[in-house]
Amino acid sequence: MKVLLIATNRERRPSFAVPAGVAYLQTALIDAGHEARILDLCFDPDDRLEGRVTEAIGEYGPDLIGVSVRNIDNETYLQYRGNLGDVKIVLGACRAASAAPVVLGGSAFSLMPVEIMNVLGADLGVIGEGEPAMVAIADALAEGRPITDAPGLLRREGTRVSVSEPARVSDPGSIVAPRYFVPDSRYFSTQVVGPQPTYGIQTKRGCAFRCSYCPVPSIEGKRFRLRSPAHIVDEMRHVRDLAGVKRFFITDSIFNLPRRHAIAVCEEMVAADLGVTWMAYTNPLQYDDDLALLFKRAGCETLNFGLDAGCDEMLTSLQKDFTVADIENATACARRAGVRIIHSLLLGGPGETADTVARTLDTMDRCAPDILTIAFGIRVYPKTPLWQDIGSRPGRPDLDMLQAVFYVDEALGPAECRTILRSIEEFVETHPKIMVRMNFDPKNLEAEVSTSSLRISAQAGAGRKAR
Ligand code: B12
Ligand code: SF4
Repeated sequence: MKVLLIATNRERRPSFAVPAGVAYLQTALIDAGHEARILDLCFDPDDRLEGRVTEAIGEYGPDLIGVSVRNIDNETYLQYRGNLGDVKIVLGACRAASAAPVVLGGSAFSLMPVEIMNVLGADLGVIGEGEPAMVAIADALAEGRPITDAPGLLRREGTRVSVSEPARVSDPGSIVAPRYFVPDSRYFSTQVVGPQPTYGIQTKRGCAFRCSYCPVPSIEGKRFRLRSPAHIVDEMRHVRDLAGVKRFFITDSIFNLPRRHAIAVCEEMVAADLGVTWMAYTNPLQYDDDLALLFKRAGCETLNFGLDAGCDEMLTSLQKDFTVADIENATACARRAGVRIIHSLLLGGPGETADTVARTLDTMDRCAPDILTIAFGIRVYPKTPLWQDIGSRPGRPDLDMLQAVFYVDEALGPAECRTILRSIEEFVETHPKIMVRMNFDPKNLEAEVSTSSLRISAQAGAGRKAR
């Protein structure tokens, strides 16, 4: 079987993301005896999408097409941009140029598969990890069998879409390095992508935490499933040698937990002495100086603490499993080890007030991260605790999840917003050494945030142009 895998993501903020997902699928397909080629549309302008897909199909003549959907949108409350318009164009071009079955998949697809299939009129999709599913579909087509047994498969049956449990690789320890994908060299050009190009690599799949708004456990599974440290280092070596990659982004939900796995991976990196650096998302639990120093020795340049809040009340509200004391301890360990620290905040959740924001900023003052990112408004995703909570409220609006629904606590009216804004502005002025990045224009915050607890971003959805 000849399989064409199309990576549709063209988002470039806050940074570019090499389409690692399709690279894993390509390896799995080729290792199973099929042919597989990747078409990456990341650098194509709007008016070239259709043409590039048509040309690739004409040249390759695939028997099966996989379309990867990484981002439904940019998840940004006050500067919303939807991406499904791109996927619609790609699907249309596939259908016009080929009779091969077209299967949708990817992290964003797995979040709302039925809604996406319906809005795009798609016939086939796979939720979860694509390796076992795409191999099963390609095998079945090659042998003239029905594809119905493929794990994670969703099929259109008349007007409805049949659903399925997410596909999972049975043994993540067996996931080997993508060996055939040569990423576009522009991903690693500082002139094109900015000063810090990275290549995404996974050391595990899944997340055992249950933060109230987060869909990752439903995308990757609710347990940590670990890759072999030797395979991870092989992958880093391979990508370094193939594409000259010097900096990696560890894409795990949380890198430092389970702690013994993080230690095993870092010890393997230290022994391999690859001469590369990396950054990772991390959680403040179970930090000590030994761990932070091992990270540094293994090449850790930056740790991004996905804190969301810096006061215990909001940490509890968002179902984070750590406290302000854990944040302060982990930050101090990372600082002593000489690692750059990013603290990320997500403001506006249930119970947020000007007072909780002020206390969060006090914690940031004590921690003094190198970079502080502040997002406002929480994107509501299906099946998360936040979504369940909203669903159980009396008189809740009928939510169309493909519309970008953002949660902002209803108590945050204009006056409260003004106070929050003033405290953020004051923080920025009094902390010139901390680089503060906001995903909203502070000037518009007051005007944009209504007193309603749920905001539906204007003009979201499939029809919206990507940029
Ligand atoms: C790491 C990460 C980042 C890093 C990327 C760093 C890098 N150099 O790659 C950074 C911080 C830069 C980032 C930025 C953004 N991200 Co991000 N990111 C992630 C994260 C945690 C992991 C993605 C990843 O690389 N996974 C590893 C690869 C191997 O897995 P995969 O691509 O999912 O592929 C597997 C399956 O999906 C499937 N599959 C993939 N394609 C296909 C195709 C077919 C046909 C099939 C059958 C299967 C299939 O099989 C693959 C192998 O098992 C995900 C959450 C998650 N767990 O998915 C969010 C996530 C994808 N990001 C998200 C978003 C929104 C963004 C941003 C738009 C905004 C933001 N908040 O920063 C930007 C966009 C950047 C860009 N250029 O696209 C959202 C998307 C949801 C949405 N609204 O659409 C997610 C889901 C997070 C969330 N909220 O839960 N991100
Ligand atoms: S926010 Fe991070 S730790 Fe919490 S559930 Fe999501 S991925 Fe896991």
